Amino acid sequence: MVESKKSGRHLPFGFMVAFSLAAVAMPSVTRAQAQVAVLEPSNETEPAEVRIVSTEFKYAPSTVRIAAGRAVTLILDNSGAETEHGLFVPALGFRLQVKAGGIARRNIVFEKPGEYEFTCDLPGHRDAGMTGTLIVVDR
Ligand SMILES: [Cu+2]
Repeated sequence: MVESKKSGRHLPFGFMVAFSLAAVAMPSVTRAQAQVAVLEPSNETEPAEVRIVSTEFKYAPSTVRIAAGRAVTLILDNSGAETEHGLFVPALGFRLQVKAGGIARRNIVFEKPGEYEFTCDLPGHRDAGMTGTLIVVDR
C-alpha cells in the first residue's frame, strides 16, 4: 500500500531513535497500552477521560476507540516530552497543542462514526512517527 511504500523510503533519524528506545523500555506492556477504549453508554453524566501520552515521536496509545455521541475529556499528556507536541484530527477540525512538560485537555463529543487519523502537525513530527487512529464507534 501507499503507507508501507512511503515509510520504507527514508526513515528519519528521530524515528529510529524513538523506535529503538521504545523497544528497550517497553517489552511486553506495549500491546496492552496500544489501545484505549471508551465505549460506555452515552447517557453517562461525566465525560470519560481519554489520556494520550505524547513523546518523541509517538503517541501512547496510538489507537483510541470512542463511542459516537459519548462525552469525553481528551487529555494530551506531554509531561514527559522534551518538546512541544500536538494532537490534530484534520477530518474533524480537532486540535490540542501543549508545550514540553505540559498537559492539555478538552471536552469533546465525536458524533460521526468512522476512522480518523490524528497527527502532530509540528514540522517533521508526523513523518517521524507521530500518527494515530481515532475510531468513533457507532452504537
Ligand atoms: Cu510533535
